[in-house]
Amino acid sequence: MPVAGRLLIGGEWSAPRADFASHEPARWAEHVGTFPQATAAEVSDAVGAARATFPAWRRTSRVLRAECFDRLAQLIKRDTDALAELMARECGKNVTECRAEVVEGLHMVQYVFGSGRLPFGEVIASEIAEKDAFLRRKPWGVVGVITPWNFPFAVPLWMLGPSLLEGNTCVFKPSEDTPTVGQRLVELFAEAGFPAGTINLLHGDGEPGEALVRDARVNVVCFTGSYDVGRRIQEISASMHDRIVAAEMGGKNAVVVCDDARFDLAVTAGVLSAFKSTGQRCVSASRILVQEELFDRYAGAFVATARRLRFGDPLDPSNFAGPLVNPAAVEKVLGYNRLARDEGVAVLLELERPAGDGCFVPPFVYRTPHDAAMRSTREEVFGPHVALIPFRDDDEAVRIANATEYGLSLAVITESYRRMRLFRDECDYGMGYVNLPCIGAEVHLPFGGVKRSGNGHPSAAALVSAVTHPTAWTVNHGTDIKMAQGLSTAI
Ligand code: UN1
Repeated sequence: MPVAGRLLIGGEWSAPRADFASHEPARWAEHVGTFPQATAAEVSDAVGAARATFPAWRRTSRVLRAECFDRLAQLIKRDTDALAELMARECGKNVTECRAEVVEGLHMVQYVFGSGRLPFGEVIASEIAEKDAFLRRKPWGVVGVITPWNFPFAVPLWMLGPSLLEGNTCVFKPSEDTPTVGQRLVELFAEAGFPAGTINLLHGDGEPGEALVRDARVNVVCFTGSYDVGRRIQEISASMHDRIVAAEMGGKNAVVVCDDARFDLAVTAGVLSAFKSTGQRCVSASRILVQEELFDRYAGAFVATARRLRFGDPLDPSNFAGPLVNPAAVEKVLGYNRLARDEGVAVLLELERPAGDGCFVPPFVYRTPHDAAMRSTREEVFGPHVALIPFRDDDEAVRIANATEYGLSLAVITESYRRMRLFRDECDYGMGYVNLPCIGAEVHLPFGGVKRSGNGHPSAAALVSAVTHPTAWTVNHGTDIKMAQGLSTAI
C-alpha cells in the first residue's frame, strides 16, 4: 500500500495529494508513495509558520530543546529496522548500508542531545578589570533544509539537528526521489514532541526548492546535492543581504595507493571507496591512483574483487550493493562509460546489465594515464565508474589528485609517515583518510569540501557555525564607566 504523502505546516498535516510518485529503484514499476508537489503558497505558509514559531522556540531552554532529541533517539532505536527497510526500498541502497545510515542519524541526534548541556559561547578577557565580556552564539531564525536522496535520513539530521538545538526553526524539503523517508523522519520529530511549527515539511522538485530559497525570510539554506543546484542557490542568495548558504556539492574523489602500501588493505580500501552505495556517495572514489611498480598487480586484484561483488535486491543483506537511484542516473552513468571509451581508455571490466526494470548498472573499471583534457576522469559520475590511473612519484600523484574542480574526500594508502604528511598538506580535500577508504565519516567531525565541493561551511557537528552567529556581550560591573583603548570619558 503506497504511503500517502502530506505536507506539515505549522503543526498541521495537509490532506494527501498525489502529484508525483516515488519509485523503488530495484523495481521501477513499484510505487513507495504518492506525494503533493508544494505550491508557492504552501512554501510561503511553511516559511511563515517557521518564522512565527521562532521566538518561542528560541526562548525555550537550550537543555529542554536538547531533551526533545533524547526522545527522538529512543524512537529511532525503536524503528531502526523499519527505517532501514523503507530506505532500502526507496533509495535502493542495500539494507545493511541503510542500517548504518540510520545509526549515523542516531549518532547525530545523540550528539545534539549531549551538546544541550555544553557551552555555546566563551568568556573573553577585557582591557578593563570591571568588564566581563562574552562571545555568545545566537540562532539566525529560519533554516531551509534541502537534502539529497543518497543519504535521506542521516544528512537531513546533520542539518536539522544543529539548527533546532541552537533555537532555529526549520523548513525541510527532502529529495523528490526519497520523500517517504523524509516524511517518516518528520513524523518521528512530531512524535518526539517537537512543538508545532519548529519543523515544517515540503515535498517536490526544484520548483518548491527554488521558492524556498527565494523567500528572504529564510535566513540560512543548508543544501547537499549537485554543484549546479548549489551554485544556483548561492546566486539567488547573493542578492540577499544576510543570507547564509551552507552547501555540500559534488566530488571526484581519489584513493592514492603508494608502492609501500599493505596490499590487501589497499584493495579493500579502493573497492569500498568505489562501490559502496554503488558509487553514489558524494565521497565515493571514482579515481584510484596507483604507483607504477604496483599497478598491474593492484589492477588485477581490484578487477577480480569488483567482478565478484553482487549488485542486487537492496532488501537482501547478502548483496554487496543495489541499483542506481532512477532511470536518469542509469542513462548518465552509461553515458560516462561510453565517453570514457571514446576518450580512449583501456577497459578492464564491463559486465552485462541485468534484464528487468531495476536501475542496475554493474561496475565499469578502466585504465588510463592522467590526461587533463579528459572529462571522464575529471567530472563527477555518481555511479560504479572507476578509473585506475598510474603515477610515478608522490609529486605527480598530488598533481593528479588535485586535477579536478572538486575537493571533497581523499584516501592515501601508505606505511610512510613522510608520504602521508605530504598528501595531507598538498592535496585539496575536506575529509582526508590514511589507510582507510575515503568514505565513512563520523558525525562529530566536520563534513565538507573545498573548490566546487563546498563553500566553507562544513556540515554535521560543524554546522553550528553556519546556523548561529557569534555576538559579543559586554557587561560593566563597576559603578562608573571606563572605556577600552583609553578613550576619554570626560563630558
Ligand atoms: C554523502 O556521500 O553524501 O562519509 C554523505 C560517508 C557518510 C556520509 C556520506 N558518513 O561516507
